[in-house]
Amino acid sequence: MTKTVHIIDVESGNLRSMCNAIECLGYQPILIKEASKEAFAGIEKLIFPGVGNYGHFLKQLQDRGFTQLIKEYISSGRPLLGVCVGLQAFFCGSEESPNLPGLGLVNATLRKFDDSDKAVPHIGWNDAIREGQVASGQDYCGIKPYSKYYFVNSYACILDADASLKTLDGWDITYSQYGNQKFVSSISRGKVIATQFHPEKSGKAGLNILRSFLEGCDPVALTPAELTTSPRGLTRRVIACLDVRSNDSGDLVVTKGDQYDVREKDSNGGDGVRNLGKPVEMAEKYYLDGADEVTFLNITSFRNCPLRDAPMLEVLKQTSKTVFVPLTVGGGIRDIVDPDGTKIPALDVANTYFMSGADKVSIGSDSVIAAEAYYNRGRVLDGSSPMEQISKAYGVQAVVVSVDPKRVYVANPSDTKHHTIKTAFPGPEGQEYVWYQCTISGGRESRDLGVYELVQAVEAMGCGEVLLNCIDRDGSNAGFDLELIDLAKSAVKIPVIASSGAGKPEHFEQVFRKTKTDAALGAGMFHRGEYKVSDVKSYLHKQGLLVRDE
Ligand code: 1PR
Repeated sequence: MTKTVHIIDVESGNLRSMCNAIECLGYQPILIKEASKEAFAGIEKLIFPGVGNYGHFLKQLQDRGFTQLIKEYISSGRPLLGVCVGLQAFFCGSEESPNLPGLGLVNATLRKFDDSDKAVPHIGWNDAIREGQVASGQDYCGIKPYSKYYFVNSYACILDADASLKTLDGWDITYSQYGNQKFVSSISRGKVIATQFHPEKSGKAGLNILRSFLEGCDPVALTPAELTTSPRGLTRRVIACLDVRSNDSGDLVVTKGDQYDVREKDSNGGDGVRNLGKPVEMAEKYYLDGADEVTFLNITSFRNCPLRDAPMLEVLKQTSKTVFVPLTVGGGIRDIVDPDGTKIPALDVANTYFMSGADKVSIGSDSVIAAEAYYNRGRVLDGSSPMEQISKAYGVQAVVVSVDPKRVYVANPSDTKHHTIKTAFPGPEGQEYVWYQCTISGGRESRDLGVYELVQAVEAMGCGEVLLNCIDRDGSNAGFDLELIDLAKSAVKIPVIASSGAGKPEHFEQVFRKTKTDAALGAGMFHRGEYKVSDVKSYLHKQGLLVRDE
């Protein structure tokens, strides 16, 4: 008989990833949308996942009648696993939503990370440290001392300098370090455990925690390899990106352009779309090879196609069954009108992608249009942009903005109204200044907006991370545009992903050492088989940079 596990579903985020991870471990997930004493009476194991805004999540629990039933379930001593905002709900409250009390099971409150020394949200792979665990020689609810887990949070139970690192209000804890702050990364008591990170998105290490929970959390002896000391802290994130489009025969393929031109220029006169492989297979290959995240960009999204038939939905559904690291999807995240005239708001488009397995959506063209409108209104937010709408419902961590800029040279900063920098690579006529012009529709149309202004506007609108491409460097194998990355990092506090130009592992080291980038993305060098993701990570490791190694 199939073993079952119940999952609370208050429709506040993507539960497909959690369901896929549970199924991959041989259990059947059952979603509970209605709170009733009868339904709760029969539950043997309960997962309590939450994403997005703390107040929104707590209000959903309250309005749907879950709050008291969850407390009673916990008092009954049955197993429960809380995840992310599911963990945060255990606390008394959060700075994020000051007027909404939490479940009050842990007498402490959540605060926002200090962004003076680091990017916020905290996004990426970090430790969950249990004091004394190494000496005990055992895992702790499946958590291993030097494994890395995927976090995405702006708020946390931040530990003061004199706080215990072992217990909090009667709960055992693990803690993690982000910049100069320590925070609670998991709590446990009896058969209840809750993690700030996402086990379902933490690769093999995360599946191990889910397995341990499903099988009763019995401690397991650590192997010598698991006891081998490795450095603590947030790792350097390496992302594999797949540009996807239909080729001339209508098949969905991974392609890759040079300065965004994806057509072959072969000596026989062929000009077909460059076909580098199948999206689902390639994503799985990169996951197995150690990619910390996988990004899909539908690069012909400006074409009209009924949302329900969008081929990327099936790609996501299939990929999320076997790829247990975060998946981002971009292309066409905007208000759309289906060919039959049905209007679909950007929020519903995003929701369709989340339900298909995406963890984040990436907005390109529409972010530029929305930023222009924001400045035309005198920097006033009116709630109409996809960034505002999606972040309100799903949290800022679910909203990426993908930027497609190109260099524009000027002799003097006063020659343009845009924010310029002095460049070490002067223009064709010796111009020493440059501004980065935003484009839309995959570089086809240039706009009167610079990257510096764009990223500030989208940060204000609720974007949680910037995917910073560069048309001049795309497909060049010449390395990232470090000046562009410095510019974007100087403008915002949210994380920035460096993209375009990676041609060898040394380029990743260069961008991590010379800029403050939060992650780096490669495409062509992986697709063409010149290097594997693992080549990049082992090179970074050899150079003394911290990477996740499983
Ligand atoms: O405008 O919201 O519909 O989104 C469209 C998305 O598709 C945007 O994110 C845009 O960046 C992307 N896109 C559109 N056209 C192209 C193209 O190449 N013709 N690709 C395109 C963007 C850039 C990166 C690439 C890096 C690394 N490609 O995705 O992976 O440059 O490449 P490299 O490592 O090989 O140098 P919307």
